[in-house]
Amino acid sequence: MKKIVLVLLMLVAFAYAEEGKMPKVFDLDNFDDGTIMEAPAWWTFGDINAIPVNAMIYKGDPMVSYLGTQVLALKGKTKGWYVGGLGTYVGKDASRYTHLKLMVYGNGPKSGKLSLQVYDDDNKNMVLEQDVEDNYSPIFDDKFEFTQPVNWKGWKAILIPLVNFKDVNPTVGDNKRNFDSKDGSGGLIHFQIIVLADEKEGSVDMAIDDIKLIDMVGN
Ligand SMILES: [Ca+2]
Ligand SMILES: [Ca+2]
Ligand SMILES: [Ca+2]
Ligand SMILES: [Ca+2]
Repeated sequence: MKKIVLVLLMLVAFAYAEEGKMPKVFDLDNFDDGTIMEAPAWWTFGDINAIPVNAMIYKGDPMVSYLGTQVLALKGKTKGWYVGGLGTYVGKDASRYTHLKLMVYGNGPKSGKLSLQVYDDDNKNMVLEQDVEDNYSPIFDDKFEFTQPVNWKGWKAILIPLVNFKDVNPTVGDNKRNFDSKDGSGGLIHFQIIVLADEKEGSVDMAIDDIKLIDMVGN
């Protein structure tokens, strides 16, 4: 009898632990709806052209079956490395995730760079307060960055451990990845992609797809 009670208690505890837990894979966007205006809504900045295009233009690429119906083309020119970028509000408890995964199309050895950014919500108010006078830098919350050089031709799956995202605003926030939603925090609040050219005066012609957060450790 004692054993049965113990097993029942363990089941109840397990059920409580699972409740409210994010799924093992969180799909941020696969662009198959053909828009960046909703689900989720992305903002763009700088001189980037971020346009959903038919995945069939990549027919013949070994990875084409992973692209669904649409991908997001990223094109633009620059006179000073920086082309532009796009971002979206996430506002979710992402504490269980270990990796960011995305598909990236490169156009050869000097395709450019993708600077990937995630933000937490250290002052726990579901908002990323930004200084519009200072390049929209966060006022209270951490900004973490990982830069991925794109130097291949075709589609490639990129898997980046979240621990590789480094805090780039040491005087703001607590410099720790607080992606949980404890005490009203927005968890992982913003996700951004900055597109950089490989030459000071140059152009980029890349594409991305299937952005997700994955728990590579848990069940
Ligand atoms: Ca897609
Ligand atoms: Ca905040
Ligand atoms: Ca910081
Ligand atoms: Ca933090």
